Amino acid sequence: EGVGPQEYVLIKLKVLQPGHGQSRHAKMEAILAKYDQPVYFVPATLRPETMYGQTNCFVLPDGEYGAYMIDATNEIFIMSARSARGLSCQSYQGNEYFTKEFGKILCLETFTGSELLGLPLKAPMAKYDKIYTLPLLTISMGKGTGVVTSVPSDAPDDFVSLKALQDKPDFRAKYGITDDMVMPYEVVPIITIEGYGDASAVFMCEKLKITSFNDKAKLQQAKDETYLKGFNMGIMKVGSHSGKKVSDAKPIIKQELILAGQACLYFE
Ligand code: A2H
Repeated sequence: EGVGPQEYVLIKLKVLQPGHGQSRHAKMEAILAKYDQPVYFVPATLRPETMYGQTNCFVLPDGEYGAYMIDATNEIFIMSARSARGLSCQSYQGNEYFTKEFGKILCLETFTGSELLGLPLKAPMAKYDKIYTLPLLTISMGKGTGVVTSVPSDAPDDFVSLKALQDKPDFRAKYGITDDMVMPYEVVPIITIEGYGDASAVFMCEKLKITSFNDKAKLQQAKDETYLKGFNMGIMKVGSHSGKKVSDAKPIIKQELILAGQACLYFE
């Protein structure tokens, strides 16, 4: 944290046709039927090089989200109203704004996070063809887009939440998450850190015996250590930049995602 705005990379996770016939998805199904534009969840990340390890995408069940028309690119983004306002005032790849009219917000629909749970998505670079939106109770709606993509190999929060959903049927049931949305999703090793193995978040959570979000101090220690070591000492072990240092691969992968139309920058 320093002077000036924080740069985030928004990753575009495409909404696929929901197959479970759930009434909570009625609004999303209507949006998909009505518009030709692709609909994306747009989690904000500081670690674009970890996108190979995505296993799911998180929303806050009580959070408020909207579907926003991004007319500069003809896409629909699912995000918080706050971040939609921010984007509408930001330039898209140097010239136009995300919404052609500066500051104009085009909200097509609003949702609670609960109405967005259990949706199938296609995430760029992920090993799994289809991943699901799941609940994460520690999301802050005042940061990024209110959507977080999950990389349990390298982010302790993501690992703790995914593991809790896999281990606790009651937790799944409370949020209408079925077994097929969590059970097939094993941690994907993507970055090797000397002394931490190839899934540093799992290593630290096991070493410190972290079992839930109640272990706040230990979770903070795990986060501090994995983030610092991952960036400074991590070596990519997957993808076209396998073998490179994380600090070297990160800017390259970020640029590749942006050029492929799979990501964009967001400042706040
Ligand atoms: B990061 P900072 Cl692998 N609420 O992405 C809570 N957490 C949020 C959020 C929100 N509204 N918006 C983004 N985030 C998460 C990947 C990742 C991230 C890895 C390792 C570390 C890491 C996969 N999740 O973050 O407070 C997102 O998780 C280290 C802090 O703005 C985002 O990057 O600095 C990061 O927190 C942004 O946190």
